[in-house]
Amino acid sequence: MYWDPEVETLTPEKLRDLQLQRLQATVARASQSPFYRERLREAGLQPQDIRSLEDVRRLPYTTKDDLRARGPDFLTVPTERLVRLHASSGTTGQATVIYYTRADIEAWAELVARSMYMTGVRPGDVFQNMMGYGLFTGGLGFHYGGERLGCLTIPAGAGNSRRQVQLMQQFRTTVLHIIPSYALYLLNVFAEMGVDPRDLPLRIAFIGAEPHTEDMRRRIEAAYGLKAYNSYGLSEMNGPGVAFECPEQNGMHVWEDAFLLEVVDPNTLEPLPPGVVGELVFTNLTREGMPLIRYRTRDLASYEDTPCPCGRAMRRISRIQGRTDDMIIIKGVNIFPMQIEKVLMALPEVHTNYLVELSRRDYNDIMTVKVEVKESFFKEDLKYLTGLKKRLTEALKSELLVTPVVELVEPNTLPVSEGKALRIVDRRQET
Ligand code: DLL
Repeated sequence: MYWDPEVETLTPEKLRDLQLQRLQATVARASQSPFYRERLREAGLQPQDIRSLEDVRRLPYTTKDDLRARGPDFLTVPTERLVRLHASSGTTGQATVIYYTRADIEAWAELVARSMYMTGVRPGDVFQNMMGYGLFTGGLGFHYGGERLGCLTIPAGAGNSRRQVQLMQQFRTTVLHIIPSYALYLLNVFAEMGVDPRDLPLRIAFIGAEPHTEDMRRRIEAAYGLKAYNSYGLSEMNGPGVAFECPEQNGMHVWEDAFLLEVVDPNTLEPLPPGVVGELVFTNLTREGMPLIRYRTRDLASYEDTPCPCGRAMRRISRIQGRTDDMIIIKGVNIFPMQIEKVLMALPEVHTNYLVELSRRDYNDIMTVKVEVKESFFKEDLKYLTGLKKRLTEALKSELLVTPVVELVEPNTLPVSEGKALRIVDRRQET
């Protein structure tokens, strides 16, 4: 029932003792990085000032902007000790890069194996990993976890829908890792191929990397004939394997031996009690190469500290309710509106206004970018406009890693708002 019984069955008191010990070690370690050395000095703090878990509140926060601006300054080891990097959202200029030592990769694989084991996956299971392999953490993170647990792991990667179905048939897949919106989309492909997923030996799916509702989960479970478990993580905290549902399917246990959780009011930054939605803030407790202190995730959720029938003392967080910033997630890919703006404004043909509409057709996310084109260019012939549309699509795809539908419109035809510009209209919940 437990992958790591010693840790998973700790009492709340013992868990807190372990957290304090690891928090103290983390702060001491982080203070060796140029970034935190500077921050701790500014705050007038020394690692030995952390005497209780509550003292975490004396430490400074870390944001995505800090990571973007100061990336390598977070490292506590020389490059020779690093064995991998991952990056989230955006191409080179904008991306947040996370570096891992060998020990970090191993600790991460352990957490993912523990998460999978918790839901009932065992050696002998055939695990089809349908997440992108590459800079995104979803693919490799679960790949190493699946192998560590002892599953026959199929590195299927994202996309290639018909092939995914064939792999499931050929290798008798029992466990899936899949983006929830893609799981629903794939049902169309099953139907086209005349295959009923309920006839396959599938029994468990991990769904995560993007927001989804309880209703979506139930639909996936019914259509595939399996149990689907919510899985939460973010690159800044390794990737997947930060919080995970147990068989109770009632909130996600945060692996608190590895991550110190705080839920704060995003405006006042005051700590919030159980059941109240606020911003999740995490501090790494076991990371070697790049420990982060009080990382503000911008994700909104609440926590529960009542005992869980599964016996784990680790607190549970609710589904992610939204974000405090304007990041959107399409097909599991994180996108910031600024990235779209940057691409559009680099083209002389583009007028001042644009609008991004998100919709869903046959469970497939569609991003439509409506762009106003300057009068002088709009007069050009059709060939020119078709070429412009193609260039825009290519440029957006290369920045966002998602292919949008581009629509060129005449200048001053898109709605102009009086206050903060409304650039994104999300209609995905309406369909
Ligand atoms: O999405 C890591 C991951 C991979 C998690 C595979 C689960 C499965 P990033 O690309 O850095 O990392 O994106 C992190 O995605 O801050 C949330 O906003 C969102 N997110 C991740 N999991 C969930 C979830 C991976 N279960 C960002 N529900 C996070 C809602 C999620 N949102």
